[in-house]
Amino acid sequence: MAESIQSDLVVVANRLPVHRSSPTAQWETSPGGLVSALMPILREHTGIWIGWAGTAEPATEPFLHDGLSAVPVPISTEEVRDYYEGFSNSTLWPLYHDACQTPQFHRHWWRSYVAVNRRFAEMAARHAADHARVLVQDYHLQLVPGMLREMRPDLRIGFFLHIPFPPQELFAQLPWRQRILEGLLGADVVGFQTKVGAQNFVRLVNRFTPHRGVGHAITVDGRHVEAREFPISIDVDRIESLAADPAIAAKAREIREEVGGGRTVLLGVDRLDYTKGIDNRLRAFSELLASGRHDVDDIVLIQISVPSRESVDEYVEIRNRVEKLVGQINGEFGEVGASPVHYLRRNLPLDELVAHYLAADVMLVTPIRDGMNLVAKEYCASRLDDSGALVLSEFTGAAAELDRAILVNPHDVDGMAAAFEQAIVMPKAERTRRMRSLRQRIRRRTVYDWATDFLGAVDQAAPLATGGPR
Ligand code: GDG
Repeated sequence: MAESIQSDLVVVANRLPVHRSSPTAQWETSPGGLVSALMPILREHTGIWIGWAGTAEPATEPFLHDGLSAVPVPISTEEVRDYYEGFSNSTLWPLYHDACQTPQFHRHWWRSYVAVNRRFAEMAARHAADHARVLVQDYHLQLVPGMLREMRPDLRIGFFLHIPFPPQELFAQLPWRQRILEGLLGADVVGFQTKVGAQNFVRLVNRFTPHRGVGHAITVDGRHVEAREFPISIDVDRIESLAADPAIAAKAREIREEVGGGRTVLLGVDRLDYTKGIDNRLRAFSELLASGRHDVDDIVLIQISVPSRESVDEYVEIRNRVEKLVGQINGEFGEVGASPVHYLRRNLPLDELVAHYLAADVMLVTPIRDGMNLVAKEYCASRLDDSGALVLSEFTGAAAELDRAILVNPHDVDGMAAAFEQAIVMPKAERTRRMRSLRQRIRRRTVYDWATDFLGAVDQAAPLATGGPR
């Protein structure tokens, strides 16, 4: 494929939607809602996806994969350390998640973040056709909209943040706060998971930049920038069709048998990340066993933890903390042949994940803070017979929509133990009423609606300049 290929729809994300196990292996599409939501639109518009291939190997030329043009961005080993593990995942990630781990501020990380963002912006400028739409994704690339607008004022630019946007008290800590805000304001549309995220952003723009925002509208040097929520969702049809598959239902029965047929099955599924509240969830489960209301014969927790960011220290710590708690609970409350916690630290194929959703009577989603949380939505979507109960942290974006879940404060261990109990003993009729309402809510807005709404908002942005410096 020619270096100079251009398109009128360009997605820019830290990662490409494809991966391969070695430089000589075939590219494979990476699973995930964002990829499945954007792929049909990209295919329809012969779009381009710009991103990092996920390894420090030298970037290859742009290539075609399954109807999509992929443009790899090279990132060196030092940049993986400073831009990705450093500024993105040890500064921004904890800061934007309530500073639930102390964010670290290092000028050399920031410099690497600026340099890598510039490289992504240059790639986008090169591959976007005249007046193209460019959709920039997530916290790794917050400077790209501003840089790209300078290079190409003719473009319509959308930015979507998948994680929370923090309140002033936290964001104000960031030594480069104004640069980040100005970077985001390069977009025509800045999308957030929740209304609160959008409000935080507008307030911060008013506080730390010369620009003025009222409601959703910000004026930047005479240009209109729209800041509002576009709550992301899941591919409901895909989850429902997997849940309806007899082979997956059989697998779910097998899982239930394996953990002891008659027991109430509780389930947690998360990346092994300190924002997900896995440790407090385990503490609450332990309290429930200690209370004597339940024992290993009648309840079991399956915790699936997907390995994540293992070269960042805080992720090694959370893994150790979680594994120690699992050991303590099993040591204290287990019997020979019966453990209260079944802990899997691995990635599962989606069909197996859905089998676990079907096997679980109660789903525990208890993050300290989460932009949305798709696992909560996937669990509900898979409960085709309206059975099952969802315990959901108030501090997830999903809680704004899924208010018929049992909502909990993930910092309140006693309160969570009480919520787990409520879910376990909830009368069937109430479970059904709640789950039916949760499923209807999720069916109303799928990830395809998210993609259409977001792209629609970007399309409506009035292009200011005709052409521009190239
Ligand atoms: C970020 C934000 C926001 C999980 N384990 C396996 C597996 N998964 C899939 C789930 C789900 C996805 O990963 C996880 O999405 P979440 O939303 O729960 O969490 P993050 O990874 O933190 O995502 C979050 C999201 O972006 C989207 O905007 O909701 O707030 O933090 O889809 O199914 N998939 C497979 N095997 C697994 O073992 N195949």
